[in-house]
Amino acid sequence: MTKESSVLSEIGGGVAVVTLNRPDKLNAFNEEMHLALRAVLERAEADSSVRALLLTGAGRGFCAGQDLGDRNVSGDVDLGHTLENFYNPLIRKLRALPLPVVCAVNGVAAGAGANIALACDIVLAARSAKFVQAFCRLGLVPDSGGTYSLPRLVGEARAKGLALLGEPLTAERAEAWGLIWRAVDDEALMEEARKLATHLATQPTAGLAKSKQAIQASLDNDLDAQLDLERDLQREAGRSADYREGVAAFMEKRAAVFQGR
Ligand code: LHQ
Repeated sequence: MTKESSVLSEIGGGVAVVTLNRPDKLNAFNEEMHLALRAVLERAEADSSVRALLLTGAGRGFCAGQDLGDRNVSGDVDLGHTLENFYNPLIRKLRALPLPVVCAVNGVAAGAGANIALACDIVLAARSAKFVQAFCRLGLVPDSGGTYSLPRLVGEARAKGLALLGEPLTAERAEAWGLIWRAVDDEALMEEARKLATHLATQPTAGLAKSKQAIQASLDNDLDAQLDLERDLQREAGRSADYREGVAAFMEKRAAVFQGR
């Protein structure tokens, strides 16, 4: 286990477990935590042994968004600068990582914290966790991709309800609405999340990355463009060692051993 300031990271069994670690602030982000997380994500991406990433939070919260005590709001503040330099690169990185990103929402996910969770590929949440689009309470706009992901995941009516009212959404309702993959009993969350990430780490990583890429692209493509993209990605996937192994394993009635490429 290495300690990278306010973010912990542990690599083993093909999985990088990344833990936001400012529990006394419910893992709210300051610049140091952004830089630490960026370094950890870059290291994980560069490490070919890492084939799945698991993001979670230390203590009783997942992430309370921006650390509201971290900046002087009385002067001329430029929150656009903060988004451009910290939150937007983080969301782009999570979406572009060529491996599955599992998020274990262990407690409250508020403001940018909620939308960072929603930028991950498979979101599990503890039954006691809540999602809060807290921005409206501060006169702010949902950021970190919230205005992109919310209407796509739950539709305009629910996206607007969440964004304009800022009411906490329970994990169970988030699952029922299709905002997240699954709500899990609190005690079982980390075991379930590790099991899922460990399973994903044994799968055809490059193929999963292409599936992630295609599904993300579909939200902005028409059918023709999407069919073309599927053709191109499938052409590449069909040349992979994992495709050959998958077919061989099927024919030989044995479990496949994928290399991730
Ligand atoms: C916090 C925070 C926090 C500091 C709890 N900061 N200390 C991007 C670009 C640039 C700027 C602006 O924003 C953004 C995006 C954003 O993320 S804006 C949205 C920012 N986040 C929020 O508005 C959420 C603020 N927090 C809350 O509403 C509550 O703390 C929630 C609902 C998350 C949890 O409530 P409780 O479970 O009742 O916990 P608590 O309020 O007692 O918090 C525990 C401690 O954590 C407490 O400190 P203390 O010293 O009193 O124990 C809080 O002050 C601290 N904390 N969130 N964002």
